[in-house]
Amino acid sequence: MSRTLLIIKPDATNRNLIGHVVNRLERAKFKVVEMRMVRLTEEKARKFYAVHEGKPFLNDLVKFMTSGPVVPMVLEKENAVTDLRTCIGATNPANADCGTIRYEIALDIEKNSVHASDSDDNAKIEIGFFFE
Ligand code: 3AN
Repeated sequence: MSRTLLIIKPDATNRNLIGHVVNRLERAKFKVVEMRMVRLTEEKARKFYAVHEGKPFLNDLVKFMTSGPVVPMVLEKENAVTDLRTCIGATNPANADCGTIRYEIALDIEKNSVHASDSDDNAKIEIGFFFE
């Protein structure tokens, strides 16, 4: 078993899709082992996306991620990181495979409804960012 972090982003919490996303994840055999609802401060959002420092979309991304509540959760499954990336689909929903969460509910490349860790190392770091 391994663990990864998923965040339901403000575009999805605003559209009342928290339950929908959790249901999709549970049906895909992920176990929710931690979950909370938080409002990110600008400082925390910048720290979370530090890897994107200097990118042209960072300011808008931080504005979006602090625009409403987000729901980070720790998910457990075999091959959790890669399976979750498969489940959520490509960053840009226009390129997301049919049947993925982003294909179904994401609005655009910024308001793409969910975040998922992209490696086991980042999963550890990102889980530590929201949970002890
Ligand atoms: P992913 O979330 O699929 O791992 P990353 O880590 O490359 O994608 O990007 C983090 C977030 O930054 C994305 N979820 C998206 O909201 C935003 N983002 C990435 N690339 C762009 C872009 N070209 N324009 C606007 N927003 C972007």
